[in-house]
Amino acid sequence: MFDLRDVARGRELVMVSNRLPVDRVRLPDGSAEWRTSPGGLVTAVEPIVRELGCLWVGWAGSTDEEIEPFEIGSMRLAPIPLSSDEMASYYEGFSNGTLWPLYHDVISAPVYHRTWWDSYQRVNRRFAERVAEEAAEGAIVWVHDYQLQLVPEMLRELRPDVTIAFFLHIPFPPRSLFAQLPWRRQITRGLLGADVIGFQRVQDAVNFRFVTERYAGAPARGNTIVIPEAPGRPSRSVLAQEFPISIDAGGFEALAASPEVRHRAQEIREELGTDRTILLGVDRLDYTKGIRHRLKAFEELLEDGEISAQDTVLVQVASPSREQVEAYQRLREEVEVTVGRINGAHGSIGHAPLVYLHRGYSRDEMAALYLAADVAVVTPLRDGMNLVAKEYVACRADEGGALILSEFTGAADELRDALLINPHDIEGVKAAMLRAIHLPRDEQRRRMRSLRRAVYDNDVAHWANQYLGSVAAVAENRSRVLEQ
Ligand code: ADQ
Repeated sequence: MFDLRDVARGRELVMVSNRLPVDRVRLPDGSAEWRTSPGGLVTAVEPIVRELGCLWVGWAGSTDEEIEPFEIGSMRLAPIPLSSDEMASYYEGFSNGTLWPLYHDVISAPVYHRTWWDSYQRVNRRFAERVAEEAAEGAIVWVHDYQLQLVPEMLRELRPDVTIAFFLHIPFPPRSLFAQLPWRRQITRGLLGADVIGFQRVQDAVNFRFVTERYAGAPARGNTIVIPEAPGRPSRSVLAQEFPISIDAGGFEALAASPEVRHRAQEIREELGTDRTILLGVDRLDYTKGIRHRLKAFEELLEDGEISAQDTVLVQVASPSREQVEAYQRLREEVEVTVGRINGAHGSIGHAPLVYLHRGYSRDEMAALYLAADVAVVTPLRDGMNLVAKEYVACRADEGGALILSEFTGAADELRDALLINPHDIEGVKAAMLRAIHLPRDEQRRRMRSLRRAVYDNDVAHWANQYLGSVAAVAENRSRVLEQ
């Protein structure tokens, strides 16, 4: 295990993401306080930041407001202002109405608006300029995700001294889908401003390396993309490779082992009925997560009489997400109607087959849910990684429980001993649910042991070491070249 400080070698770490990893919380006395917030990205990088300290540039969560930089623990936070118009066009529009569906296999149809694209460029430029102003000489700048794909190129123009890393948390689409994007050349060039581009899966990196040749005239040799010489610019290379993200597995295990969480898990089991099998789904309420497919399979099992509300319950935690985007409003309506229909048809007084919770929970409560659940049901139609699957496994030091996992998640590349399913195949999902419910204890144990090994072998520290290790190697090389 090597020390992250060795990786940074005294260079400042600058994190750049659409959203700062904090929420403003109103206290009872009317004052406000900033607290770190939950979510995929923060969960993943928090241990790294805690260790190294950093400057974090991002939006603070409220529109039409200028907020002064502030500090929390070892983080210095530099808020980027966004207007409500930009929220609608850059964030809800281009990021979540164009890129998100395009990059997730067009599960929902992407919408292409030129005004959204204009706004995306403008906001990306604002981020790049702010980083250029704030970053220390020779800093390592780590840009996150699809909302900021133009930042690497823009920043390189402004600050050639910094090393730029980009990490895409969501899938990179096959070239036949990426080809739809009217601004495919600009996005490709934007990303290629980075020195290192990290992807979740091998296939994402392969997809990207295909498009760079076509749209930026930059061919790949293995993992390395070579950007040809241009007037006034020497040729340079970009590493584009998979670095599958992970979780603080030990942290989750310790949390799940705490007396409070164990007590809470027992309480949840008692409230739901100790003789019932508990199935658990945890997702942002997003159409990529396959929640409708999961509910359909569950409903059919009830209809077929394979399970009943007396013996089985599905707890679906769906945290509110992107509520201003139309596709998300439609999904919420559909899910809530379905939940009502299932409970109406198959519930009895005291026994609802479905418990639907539309809200966010603390990490303790999540760990208690993981511990209480006999089966975790993870059914995305497409997902960059899916941390919920890894969190469930990390919490199960008892080697109990079963994981149903969609083949279309990045996590499925690593968690080979899950019960792998194709969420489009409803019969297959039903069969996996029944199998998981009746999985013999020794098979449960064997599978969970192997899953836990996979999660621990590549936990967040390992991921950070691999990724930042590659970035630091590039930074060292660059310093050497600049000194010559
Ligand atoms: P997400 O799409 O948000 O992340 P996921 O990887 O499952 O998906 O991460 C969700 C995180 O939020 C988990 O840590 C989970 O515990 C937490 N969470 C979910 N619902 C919650 C609730 N109701 N209350 C509290 N916490 C909740 C994106 C990509 C993923 C990728 C991650 C990280 O879409 O594919 O795995 O980034 O790169």
